[in-house]
Amino acid sequence: MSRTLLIIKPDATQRSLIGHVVSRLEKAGFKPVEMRMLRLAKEQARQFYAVHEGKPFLDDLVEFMSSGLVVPMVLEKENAVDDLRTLIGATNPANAACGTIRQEIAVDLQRNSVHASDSDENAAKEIAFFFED
Ligand code: FUP
Repeated sequence: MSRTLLIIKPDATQRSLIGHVVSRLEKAGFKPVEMRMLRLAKEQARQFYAVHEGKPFLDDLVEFMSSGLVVPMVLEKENAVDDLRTLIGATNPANAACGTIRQEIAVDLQRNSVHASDSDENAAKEIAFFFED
């Protein structure tokens, strides 16, 4: 078993899609083992996306991620990081494969409904960011 972090982003919580996303995750074999619901302060959103410091889209991304409620959760599954990235699909929903979560519910490149860790190392860091122990 391995662990990864998923965040349901403000565009999806706003459209009442929390249950839908969790249902899709569970049907795909992911087990939620920790979950929270919160609104990020701008400084927290900027810290979470620190890897994108200097990128032209960062200010808008921070604005969006702090614009409403988010639902971060820790998911357990074999091969969790790679399998979750496959399930959510490409960052830009226009390029997301058929049947992926982003292809189904994302609005556009920024409002792409979900975040998922992209490596085991980042999963550990991102889990620690939201869940102290
Ligand atoms: P991902 O790992 O799929 O979440 O994608 P990235 O880490 O590359 O980007 C993080 C977030 O920044 C994306 F979810 C959407 C946003 N983004 C933009 O708004 N514009 C861009 O040009 C690239 C990314």
